[in-house]
Amino acid sequence: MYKTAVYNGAQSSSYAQDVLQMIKSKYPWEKEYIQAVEEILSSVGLLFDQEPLYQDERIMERIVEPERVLMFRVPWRDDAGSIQVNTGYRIGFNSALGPYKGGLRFHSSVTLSILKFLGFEQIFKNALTGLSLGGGKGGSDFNPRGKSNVEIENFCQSFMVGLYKHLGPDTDVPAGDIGVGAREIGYLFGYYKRLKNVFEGVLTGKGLDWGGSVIRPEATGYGAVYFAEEMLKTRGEGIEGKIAAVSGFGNVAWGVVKKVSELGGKVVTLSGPDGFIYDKDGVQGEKIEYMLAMRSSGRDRVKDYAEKFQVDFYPGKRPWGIKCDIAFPSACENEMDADDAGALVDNGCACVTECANMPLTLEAIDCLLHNKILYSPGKASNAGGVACSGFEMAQNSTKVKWTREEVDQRLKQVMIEIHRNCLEAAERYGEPGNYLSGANIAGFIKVADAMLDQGNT
Ligand code: 2IT
Repeated sequence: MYKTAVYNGAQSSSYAQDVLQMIKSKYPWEKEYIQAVEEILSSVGLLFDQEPLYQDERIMERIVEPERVLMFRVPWRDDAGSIQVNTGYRIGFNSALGPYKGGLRFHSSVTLSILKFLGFEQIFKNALTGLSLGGGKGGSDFNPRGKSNVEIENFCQSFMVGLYKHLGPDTDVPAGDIGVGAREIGYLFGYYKRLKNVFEGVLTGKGLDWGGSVIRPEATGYGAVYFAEEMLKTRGEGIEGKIAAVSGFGNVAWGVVKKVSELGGKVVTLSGPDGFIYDKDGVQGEKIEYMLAMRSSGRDRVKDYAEKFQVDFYPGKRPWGIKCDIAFPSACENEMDADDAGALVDNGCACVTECANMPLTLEAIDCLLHNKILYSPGKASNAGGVACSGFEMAQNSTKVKWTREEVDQRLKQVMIEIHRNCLEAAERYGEPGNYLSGANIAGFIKVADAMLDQGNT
């Protein structure tokens, strides 16, 4: 993957170096996972010199090894009557703070390395929410694109057969991620209920009438915009009147667009695997409804948007060359490289808020920090999604439903707290204003201290 000179935490600690080396020689083929470990170690390395217990108790060696990894065959029958076989995974990465919690990703790119990277990030993201959530992730190399409803249902049912014994509201609670939305959660939940003979809150992102929480679909995007607003406030600014570039066309992008337009900003780009659109009048009103309709039917191409609303379409390109004040990368990992970040800086962009999981390469982050741009890592700014999942779990276990206002208020409060914790940790450990270091350190300390409290587990 990549090397960078900006963070020297890992270099400053020989313990961090040793652990990184151990992971590299043990799992040399897990590039994405090594990337995620390297990123955390680069920030938390400096803690090890100050707190020898972390090293004495082998906290890092324990954290980088998942508590459990489940891999299972998922055979399903396609519409032509043939049997197809995919691989299912569920990683229970860390339960120091609560039951395993994290999404399921159905995408052809899914490998154990990708899921370990996502699961590892999830541990610290969930810790930052302040809720009682451990870290997990799962999914399959199944590609939902072009599959019929019946095929999706067959696949989800077979997937749940492989997984249900290992789930439970106090053990492991999956949710959606790329390729897993309301429809898939419905099929998964229905089959879990049938296999276990119990109706319980074992998945989040459920339908509103059967245990879901209001705002869950919007929560990741809303949370990211609340976070961006907190960052802007530190420079006496706000979202109002700002031009925003957004990538992606799914749930997360939709939530961002809704909240930015509600707060008086203007989103001018959206993107899909086919390219990006530039809408100088802003994505608002009926265009947001259109996004919702596309999202529900599982379509992620933006060319149709360009044709319907007569705006510019740039095939095969990413939106980061467009002039904007704030960028919200909301599509997938490594979608913004150093050249993209450089273009944003040159165009006067003041703030980049990660909404997807690790959408920036380390060189892109390096470029933003070097240029003093406000930058937040996904594990802080996209934590609103899993925080709202935590609220869904709380509502399920108490059998009480919260109102929209209540959920939104709590979500906003969680994001404000995460922002404050990141800034405080960054300041305390000598990197003021560095949200990446702040998020890594604040999340790590919570998990590591809980592990110390709980002994050798
Ligand atoms: O990356 C993420 O935080 C998610 N896919 C949501 C996880 C969750 O359990 O709601």
